Amino acid sequence: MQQYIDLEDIDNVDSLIEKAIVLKNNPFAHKELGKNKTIGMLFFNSSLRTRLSTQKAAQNLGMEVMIMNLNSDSWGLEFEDGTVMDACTAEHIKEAAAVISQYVDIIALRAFPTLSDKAKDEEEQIIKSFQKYASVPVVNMESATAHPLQALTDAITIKEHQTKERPKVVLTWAPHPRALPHAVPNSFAKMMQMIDVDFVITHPEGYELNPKITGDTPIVYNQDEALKNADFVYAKNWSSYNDYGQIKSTDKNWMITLEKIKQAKFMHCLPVRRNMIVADEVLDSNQSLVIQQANNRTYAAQAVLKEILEQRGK
Ligand code: AN0
Ligand code: CP
Repeated sequence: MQQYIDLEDIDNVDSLIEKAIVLKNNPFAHKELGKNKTIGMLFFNSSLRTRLSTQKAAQNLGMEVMIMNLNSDSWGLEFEDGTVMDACTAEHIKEAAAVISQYVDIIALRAFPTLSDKAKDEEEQIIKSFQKYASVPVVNMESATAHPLQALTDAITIKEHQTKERPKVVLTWAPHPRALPHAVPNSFAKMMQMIDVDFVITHPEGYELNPKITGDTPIVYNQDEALKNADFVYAKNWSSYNDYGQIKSTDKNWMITLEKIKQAKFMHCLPVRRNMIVADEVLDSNQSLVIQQANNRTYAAQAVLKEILEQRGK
């Protein structure tokens, strides 16, 4: 693997899932691989899981870790080409990415969307600029439109907990008071299309995701109908895609309860707002997989970093 910008960077998803599960059983087996190698983890946005699990993954591989919150700790970065930098930005990405590349062997980056400028968000300017001007591999820790480390984690978790050869997996929209990105549902949908599951998406009308991503996946507007016979229910809020970044509904009837999911396992990427997205009774039951999912973030990241280090070592 040369980089991990999106799920297309995975050669063979089933094999990567297996490799992550092998690492989970023996996390320190490759301590030499990352010796004298450094990952630079750069954040434009908050994080709990991504930050700690990716750090742990790198350390499990023997790597050194440097972390920087770019918005608060560094210079304001300029991404436009040819601008006269007479306003707020103090440093151009051309210098910044080239400089950081001399200090680290892998750059991992988190940069959320604006949710106001669809074209700009879909351009993925921040991660693409790092990719262009850095001389080391770039790993996506959630960009404007994708969260591929989360999606790999979710696939690992389903693999570990499935009791049928082809389980039914439902991605359901759920209410939230603030406008949230499409990155998690986008990557989850793409991943479910890559593995052997019966996958359905449900959301209120007006919450259609990018049709280029949902493709042939059935979209059922009636949540009860969609949830019938589900084995895994994955809840997530996202803002409108068509009416970009807007909140069209906060309908409490879409909140996930035990009555709705019956015997299904519950999944969410976290952080989750209790009794908005999902009722306490679900999160506090043994049907919830959210803690196990968060644990798998380490092994998803470790599998990815290992592939990149091995490729670089060739
Ligand atoms: C972010 C999102 O929805 O993309 C991060 C999730 C991993 N969530 C929030 O901002 C609450
Ligand atoms: N799931 C996830 O990416 O969590 P954080 O935003 O806390 O990193």
